[in-house]
Amino acid sequence: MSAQLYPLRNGLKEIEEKVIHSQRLSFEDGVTLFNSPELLEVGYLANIVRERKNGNNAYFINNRHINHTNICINRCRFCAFSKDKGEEGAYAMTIEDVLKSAREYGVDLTGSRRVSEFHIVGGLHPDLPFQYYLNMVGALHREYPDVHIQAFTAVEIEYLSRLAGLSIRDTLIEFRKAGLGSLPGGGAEIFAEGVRNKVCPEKISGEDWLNVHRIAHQIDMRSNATMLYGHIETIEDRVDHLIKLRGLQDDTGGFMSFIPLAFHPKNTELDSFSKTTGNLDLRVLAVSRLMLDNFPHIKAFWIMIGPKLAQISLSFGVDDIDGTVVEEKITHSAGAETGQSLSRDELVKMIKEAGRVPIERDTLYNSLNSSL
Ligand code: V47
Ligand code: SF4
Repeated sequence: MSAQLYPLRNGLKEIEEKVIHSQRLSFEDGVTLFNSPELLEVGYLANIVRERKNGNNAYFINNRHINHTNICINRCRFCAFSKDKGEEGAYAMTIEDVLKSAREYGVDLTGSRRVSEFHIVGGLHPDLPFQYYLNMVGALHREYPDVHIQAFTAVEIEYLSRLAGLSIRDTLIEFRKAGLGSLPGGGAEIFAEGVRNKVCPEKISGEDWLNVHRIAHQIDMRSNATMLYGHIETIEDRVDHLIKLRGLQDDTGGFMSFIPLAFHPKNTELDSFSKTTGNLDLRVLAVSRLMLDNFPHIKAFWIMIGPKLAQISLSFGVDDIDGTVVEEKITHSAGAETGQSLSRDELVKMIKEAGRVPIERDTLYNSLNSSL
């Protein structure tokens, strides 16, 4: 096949052959793509896969993030959101606070449309009982039976299972009975042990993170995956992370989307680091699209990379720009300069202007309205 548009340079020709013939890329290919000076060529290759998998569609969701507590016993070095109990600014919402917050934002900024997802993550609180989490999910589910609840990272699930004295499987089943729909992708950070021990020594291992998702998939619960980049990780660590996710997806097929998270250093223990660059943000998205050949979707979280770059990323492998969000605390504690919310109309405009077809989706990527 000779569908070549660019005269590809610097070792990318062989990768192009593989991409065109839908062959799996190797660890070395991943490293080559990260090292290539030709960002546009890497983007062009990612776009081939993006359009093969998702055509011209670009997804977004009308959602609401809720962070029920910032009190966390882990205190990861890259996290500006977490606090110790009793520290100034530490909070834990009651179930009523969570419901109030959901009620306030149960409609989008145009006032017309309910959110289709609550995205709930928080710290590992030292004293809140297991029942608090079950009650929170249950109360939201009773009040909003049609809204998908995507809640608790694998790190939280593992912690809550110990709190409850239940296996991971039984913990997930209990939450599903209460109304949990799927798991978000947070907490993955970087799987490589050396880096993980330095940036989040208290966190469960990469293997344990993958195991929670494996068990979720085994009981038919879908989930997402993330990777925190732009701190002390090497290119090899990133490629290793992607290949580990690809391996689990080969086994289970339970991941929906992959979301690279750009490290924001402000107010963290790693605040001497610079913010990520546009080149790196686009490259991580594009290489992820190329390496994760078995993931249906690659999502750019506009909150982290800004709406302008998120729009451009729609030509660099990305087919999803997440959502309305409404209020975001984790990245904004760490110096994010983006707004906290985009309206549905703004998301639609961004996508159309990029020459893509906007599809409002629910959490599981069912189309809610394809005629925007
Ligand atoms: O687990 C913490 C990361 C994650 C910082 O599943 C930071 O659809 C950047 O996982 N700079 C939570 N990142 C957010 C998350 C997420 C976001 C959007 C969509 C989905 C999804 C998941 O944020 C944490 C951690 O990896 N994080 N601190 C920081 N300073
Ligand atoms: Fe706690 Fe999550 Fe922040 Fe780590 S990233 S300190 S686990 S809230």
